[in-house]
Amino acid sequence: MKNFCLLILWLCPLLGFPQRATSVILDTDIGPDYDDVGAMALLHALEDLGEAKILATISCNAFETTGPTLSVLNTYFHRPEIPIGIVKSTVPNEACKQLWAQAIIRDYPHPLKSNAEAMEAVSLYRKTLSSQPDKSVTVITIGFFTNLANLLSSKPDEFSSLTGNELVGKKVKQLVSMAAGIGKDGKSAYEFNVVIDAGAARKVLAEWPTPILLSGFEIGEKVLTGSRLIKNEKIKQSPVKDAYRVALKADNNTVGRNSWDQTAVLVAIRGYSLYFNSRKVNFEINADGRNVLIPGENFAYLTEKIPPVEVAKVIEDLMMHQPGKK
Ligand SMILES: [Ca+2]
Repeated sequence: MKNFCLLILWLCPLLGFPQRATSVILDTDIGPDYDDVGAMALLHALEDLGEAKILATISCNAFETTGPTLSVLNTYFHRPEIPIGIVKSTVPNEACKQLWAQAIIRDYPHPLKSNAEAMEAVSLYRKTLSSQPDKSVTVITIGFFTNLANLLSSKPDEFSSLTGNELVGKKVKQLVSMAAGIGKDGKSAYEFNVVIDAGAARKVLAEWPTPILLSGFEIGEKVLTGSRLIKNEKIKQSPVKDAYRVALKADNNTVGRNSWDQTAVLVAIRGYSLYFNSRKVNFEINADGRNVLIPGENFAYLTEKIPPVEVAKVIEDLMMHQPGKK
């Protein structure tokens, strides 16, 4: 009987029947880079395709544009009601230097006008997780581990009588993170998402009670997207296109931006086996944020399978998805 059920699950997508959508909390630093915009577009496209269900969008970056930016993108994709959470500490605070976030906030509607209007990140995690079936939520981080470290340390509250660690263990299916790297020496790297809050990264990688899948720096580095998007004249009035147009111009970039964050979203929803292989690794995180491979098999870590240009095609096609008319 078990084999029969597995067969049906396997056949569903082939027969055109939808599989159950993956429930997701997305945690992003959306601001210092714009692959987060691509990742948000990808996630909304996958929800429109019936593959994902976005439960909450949460910023680990206190910079003033992050909440309104999430509101712009959720609203553009006709989901203004998705809850938005923001880290309420003063750090991390990483600015949007190419000014793409300021541009889309100026030009597009966003019911959430400032970070001060958003819920505190850990409270939103606890509220969201406690309302979901056991082992059902995929957490995707495409920024720093600040919120997740605070979540693990959180105490029982009005949403749940469980500690943060217990709540995550009960409700979360897996954590998928764009984080860490193998580096040119084949064993260590300084990777932005880890370096910015190394203490949080160390705590989460040591204590998180579910399987962890990592898309490391060298995976998304080779996957370039955005130049086809900004040349697509069928796409009009899109904050996704405008963010990439402004940012690529500011960067003098004509080939496309690396797709670190989109790779994490893609494998979190579709699984990695169509696009990547994986190896088992373990890392320790030094005080200065360097991640170093050490013996052990604690995490699954993506490795290349199909050519990066083919992954880029899949990702950029999804980034060019537009919401239907309302
Ligand atoms: Ca990011």
